[in-house]
Amino acid sequence: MNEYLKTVIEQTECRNEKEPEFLQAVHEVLTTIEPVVEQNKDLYKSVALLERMTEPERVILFRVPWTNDKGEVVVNRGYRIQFSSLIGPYKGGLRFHPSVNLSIMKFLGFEQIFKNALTGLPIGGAKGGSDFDPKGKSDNEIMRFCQSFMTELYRHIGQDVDVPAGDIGVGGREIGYLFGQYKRIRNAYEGGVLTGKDIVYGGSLARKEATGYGLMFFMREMLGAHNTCIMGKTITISGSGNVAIYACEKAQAMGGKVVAMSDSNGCIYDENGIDLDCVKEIKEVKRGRIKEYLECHPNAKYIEKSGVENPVWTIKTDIALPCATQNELILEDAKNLVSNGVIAVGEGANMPCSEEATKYLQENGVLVAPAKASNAGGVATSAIEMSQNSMRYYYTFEEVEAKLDCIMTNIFKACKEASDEYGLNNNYVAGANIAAFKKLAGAMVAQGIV
Ligand code: NDP
Ligand code: 2IT
Repeated sequence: MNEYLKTVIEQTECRNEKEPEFLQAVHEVLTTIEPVVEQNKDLYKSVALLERMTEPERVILFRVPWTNDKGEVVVNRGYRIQFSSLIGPYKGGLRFHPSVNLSIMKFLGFEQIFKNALTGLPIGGAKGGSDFDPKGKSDNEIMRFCQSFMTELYRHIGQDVDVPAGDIGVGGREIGYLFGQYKRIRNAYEGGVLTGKDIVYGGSLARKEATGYGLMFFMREMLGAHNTCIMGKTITISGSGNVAIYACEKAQAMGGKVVAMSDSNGCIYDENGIDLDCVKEIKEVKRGRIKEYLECHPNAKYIEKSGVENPVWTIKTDIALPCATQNELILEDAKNLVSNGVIAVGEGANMPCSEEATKYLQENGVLVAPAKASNAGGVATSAIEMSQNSMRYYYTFEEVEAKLDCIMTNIFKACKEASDEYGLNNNYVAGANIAAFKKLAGAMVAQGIV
């Protein structure tokens, strides 16, 4: 391996040794951009380009005290990683989940820089969140938590500074409470400070659908480049949250047959095809568990999660769409999918496949759509929401969807061109990293040592 690259990987491992997810994300990027680094090693080394790209511009960590319905005071930890403002204001979601820690926040912030660069829109990279667990909390508890979280976060964000949005555990309800508190503190209507807002107070049509729809536009392009399509294919999806639900909706509209979805407890298998209205009712309205699907569809099967295998990846499928969380598809799962004849895996979640799983899939001829590219439709539509807020004018659903389709098509083109240029044999994971890195490296050199 290139000496400079090797040194930077070693230094990063040394400086962040307790951050496995962050190291995993950095390792994947640095090892795949080697041909570009090799061509420019003296320049990059002289400006410490890779050292700067892997070090966040700013890490904010704060206390979030709030009172639960029993009157007890609870203290959570809040984070905002402002990773890179190279090509626009810091931009990226907020995750509320008990697993949230510095490593997970930094991996997500790092990935966001590359994803946002691929969209072609002026947005930097960030991520934030808290180890707060929204499950089982009342609406009032969620509101009080969001208000306390924003009471610290507000001083670090702004529509030209840093623009958070949703992620796991943060959807329209949470964005509403966060926006209300921000507006109250600032005494100004700065609509572009958060994205994923409800339509009535400044959100964009199609933002809710954007990540899942975008994933399917990317899959359509990728399959098309290999002379196949979504129509008639069997599809399994992990998760049953925002990304999974709208990936399912578009997959069905494109003629695919979705037979499985999941949550962290287990997965449902419906050989007749998933009834998405039923899933929406359980997840978006009742905030229940996926198992409840059997109450309406007693002939469907429920497989409880146990052991290392993820049950959703044991089901025979043509296309697998991991849309839940990081490292939810590991080597054992990849082996199950390959032995069942999978042709493509599309990452809706961030870093859902472990590095070993990705390698195994690619070595066995499976097309892998990498998260930074294939789930970029969410943040791209967030950027379209920001531009509508600046214009004080709204696009129709069809206008936003057409822009999203065009962005996803262009992202696939960029991944394919990079893969072809460097002779990477349809390795779109490497293609996405290279296409994004080239843009970022150019901007970094142009802006000097900052
Ligand atoms: P949601 O909170 O709406 O849904 C998350 C889903 O994933 C739920 O079904 C949840 O199950 C499941 N899940 C979460 N954590 C775990 C876990 N540790 N193990 C197993 N299942 C889990 O989140 P989103 O749909 O918004 O996000 C899903 C993924 O997509 C994340 O990786 C996120 O970073 C990524 N993403 C999201 C975007 C967006 O716009 N929302 C944009 C781009 C990427 P349960 O209810 O049981 O916890
Ligand atoms: O991971 C992601 O890209 C998101 N959670 C969406 C971020 C955003 O700013 O819309």
